[in-house]
Amino acid sequence: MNTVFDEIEIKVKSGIRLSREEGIALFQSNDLSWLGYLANLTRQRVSGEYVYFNVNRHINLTNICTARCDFCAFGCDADSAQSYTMSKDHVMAIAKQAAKDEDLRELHIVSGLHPDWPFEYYVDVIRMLKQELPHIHLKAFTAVEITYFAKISGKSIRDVLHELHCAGLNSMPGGGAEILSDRVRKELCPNKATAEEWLEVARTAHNLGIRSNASMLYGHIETYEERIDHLLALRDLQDDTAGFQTFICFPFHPTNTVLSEKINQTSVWDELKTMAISRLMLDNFKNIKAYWVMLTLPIAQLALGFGANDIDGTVSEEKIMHAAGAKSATSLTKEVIIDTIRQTGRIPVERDSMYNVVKIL
Ligand code: V47
Repeated sequence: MNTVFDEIEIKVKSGIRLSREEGIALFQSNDLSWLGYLANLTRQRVSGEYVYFNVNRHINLTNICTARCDFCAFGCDADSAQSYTMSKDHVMAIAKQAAKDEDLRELHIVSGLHPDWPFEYYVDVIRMLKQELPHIHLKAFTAVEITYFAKISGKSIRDVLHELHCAGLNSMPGGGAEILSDRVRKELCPNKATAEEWLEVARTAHNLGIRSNASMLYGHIETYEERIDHLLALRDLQDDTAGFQTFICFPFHPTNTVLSEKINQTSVWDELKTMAISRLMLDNFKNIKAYWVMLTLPIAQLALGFGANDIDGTVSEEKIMHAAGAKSATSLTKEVIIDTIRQTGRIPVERDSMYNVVKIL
């Protein structure tokens, strides 16, 4: 008689969707090479030998944050010695400096939930950047920030997104999803968007023609069932809108967070297993990102054999994960990314933010 694992293998090889129970069974398996084998087959079917990356720059407008999530080492109160804010001129200066690199294609903008800034500040930042640097794609504001902007402005989520879109916002990063479970969110991050709100923002953005990414923060207080339910919520929404471009899983880094005494750093085993299972469950996502900042370059390289087909970008200058003790560099050159991909026998592809090919290398 076939075991559940035989059934899963047959289904994956025939391109048949896996169920919730099968997803949970995958997490109960410790046959890592088998998980990698199946995820790699799936990755190859959807993406061939290409591994995508882009040339981008992160800008975090402020670390002052009203949410103060337990898993975060970046956010702080306004009176903290570490707190900072960026004036619009400062943001412009950073962006212009970054754009001196003619390969730069994307600004990635994610910030704390500032207690006093009005929504207009964010609209102005986007408008100003788009006016000065019209060729740069603006991937800005997670669904959590959008929910917050709706609250502080009294506008609907749709109006907030529409206004930002008109000002020049092109797409949205995938952060803030954490685990889409009320139980987990109540415990870890009660002061920000609920699971339902996060999904509603993504749905509304997609309906307005704004594409976004999705993510999962794992390795803290969540169960395997909650990881699978999270992936299924994303898969269901993607069935409806097809608006997600990429999925990224963030392994929890406990250093400098209030959970540092209670929770250990994820194992490489769990990181590769979660990458593979994400690829297998998210059968309607073309791109799965191995975010080298979180994984480190050697593990991101391994992840390319466990379902990932994207390695993010040059990033400069990462702050959120490094506040939580990430050991990776804060930025990489294009050449290092290309070498890292080539060492795996795959073909590096420089992409733009919408996954159009810029150059096959
Ligand atoms: O939502 C915060 C995660 C996210 C920790 O869309 C942590 O391409 C682990 O949105 N340990 C924000 N993870 C970052 C983000 C992002 C980054 C890179 C690429 C993209 C993309 C989006 O960072 C948060 C949270 O899930 N995070 N603290 C931590 N201690």
